[in-house]
Amino acid sequence: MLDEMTLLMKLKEGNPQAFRVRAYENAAASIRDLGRPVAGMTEAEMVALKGIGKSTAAKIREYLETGAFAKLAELRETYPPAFVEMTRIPGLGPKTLIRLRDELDINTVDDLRSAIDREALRALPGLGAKSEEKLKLAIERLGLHGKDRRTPIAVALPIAAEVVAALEKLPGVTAAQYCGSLRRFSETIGDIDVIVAARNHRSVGDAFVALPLANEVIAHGETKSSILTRDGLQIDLRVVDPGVYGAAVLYFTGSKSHNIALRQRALDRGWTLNEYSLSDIETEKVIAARTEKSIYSALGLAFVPPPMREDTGEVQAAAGKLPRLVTERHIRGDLHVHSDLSGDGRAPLAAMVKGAAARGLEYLAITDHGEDLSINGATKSQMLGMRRKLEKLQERYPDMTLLWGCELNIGADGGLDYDDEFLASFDWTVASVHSHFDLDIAAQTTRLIAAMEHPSVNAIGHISGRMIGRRPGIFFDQDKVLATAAATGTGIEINGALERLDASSAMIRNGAELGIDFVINTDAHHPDDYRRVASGVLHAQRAWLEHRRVANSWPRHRFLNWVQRRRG
Ligand code: DGT
Ligand code: CA
Ligand code: CA
Ligand code: ZN
Repeated sequence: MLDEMTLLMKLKEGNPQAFRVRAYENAAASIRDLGRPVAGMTEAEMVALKGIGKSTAAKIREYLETGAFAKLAELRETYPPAFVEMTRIPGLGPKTLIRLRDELDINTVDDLRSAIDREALRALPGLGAKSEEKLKLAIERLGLHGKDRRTPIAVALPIAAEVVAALEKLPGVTAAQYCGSLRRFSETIGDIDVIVAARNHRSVGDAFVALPLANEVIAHGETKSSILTRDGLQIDLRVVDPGVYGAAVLYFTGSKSHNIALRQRALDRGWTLNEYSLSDIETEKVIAARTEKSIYSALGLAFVPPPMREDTGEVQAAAGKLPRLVTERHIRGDLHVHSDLSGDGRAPLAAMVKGAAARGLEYLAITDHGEDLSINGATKSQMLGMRRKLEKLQERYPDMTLLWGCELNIGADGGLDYDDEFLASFDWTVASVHSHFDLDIAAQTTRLIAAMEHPSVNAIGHISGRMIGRRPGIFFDQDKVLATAAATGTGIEINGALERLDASSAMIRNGAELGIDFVINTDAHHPDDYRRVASGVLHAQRAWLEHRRVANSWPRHRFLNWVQRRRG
């Protein structure tokens, strides 16, 4: 709710930095970091928290008591979801959006598209043919236009998790699971598909369409229902008998082409496979239906992890040997972690180290931003202070090796922060692109290669810099970059932040074939972010990545040898 208020306030104030915007932003951050529910707190207790003032506390109470609050309802009226969606388009600030609405009656992405097509934007001062072209490109890249619009996984996953948690609690429900592209861990999601096992189909459907996030009910039947959220995201529900749950989950997880490949295998055996069962065509006897595993097994296949179900050879592989995929339990270290020495860090060093120890990590690199990140980087002397703190902490955590690291900034020409001598003194570094997203392909390629060739760079962080659904990231020559990674022994990060999931799964799969080493990192800015390792792993599984290719799955001594070899 506070996140939504922040966004709507930006529109109202016409300025993302306005005081009221910051107030909601800070309050949201404060609650997010609290680590316990705010629900039981009094207004006075809330005000005592950093970032929450009297008026915000009153609004939170109002929301907790009534399930709504007036100010939000009012702003939602003024800025409906179709209008708010335009804030996702890079280059369209709140001021411009309001002008477009007031002067050209542009209220939706579709309005904007047609205004661009009739060259209407260039009539406004400050906008020209060039901005029209840029905006048009951005709209296409974001897939915001028409019925092909897709939702980034970072938005869809928490919503799906909330729906599943609500349905699981209902009486009579024995299992619930989101399926479809989300379970396969696609980067963007067309709609969310939820399967529930229960005998009382009707009452589950009734509860589903009554969920607070159901803004519109588009279907409500005995076993099938569909709702739309306020943002226009569709959620489909199917309620099935517990005895056929596996068949339903398998079918609705897809992908469609994976299903077709499975069905073909069934037909070869005189069987048929659909959302109800695997059964014999002649006798109609059910062979398997209750669990996915029993169906795969009857077909002579190993269980195929959902991220692999894209019909790129996995059915054939499951008939013989599946790759030894990396799983969460393989991960022993995290090599991209920020403390509040980074301006965007949200927890002090001690809390970050403690959080990592609580997860049983064997090694941990603290990688605050290097000095070149203009608003955010640490000076040499701050970095040296960090080293001393880490040495102290190391005594308290004998079972976890603490590495003094840095997230370096790859400059436009591939240059890095600090001087070579200082760079060589770190225990570990990741180097990432944080600026100059508009250079051409050749320049971006040169830049990445230069960073990889630097002897003090251990790995490249979030290599494209993309933000899924918001920013495409840099374009570079993947073959050349992968060849350099292989030749130099530079690791490539798999960033577990759902907005990033960077490198792309295609790049990971190609890189693994070249024998490149990967590191699955969380890029944590708060101890809660350590959970992102699960997302990094699922994304890696989409690329069929084996754990032996993941450097931070290796035992400590082997990992540290690898780091040392690189740093000379
Ligand atoms: P999305 O929603 O566009 O991101 O992608 P999916 O994969 O979630 O697709 P969706 O929601 O249309 O359908 C969910 C699953 O249901 C899909 O992955 C496979 C299954 N399915 C849907 N239509 C068909 C079909 O015509 N044949 C087969 N074999 N399976 C289908
Ligand atoms: Ca779907
Ligand atoms: Ca669907
Ligand atoms: Zn970072």
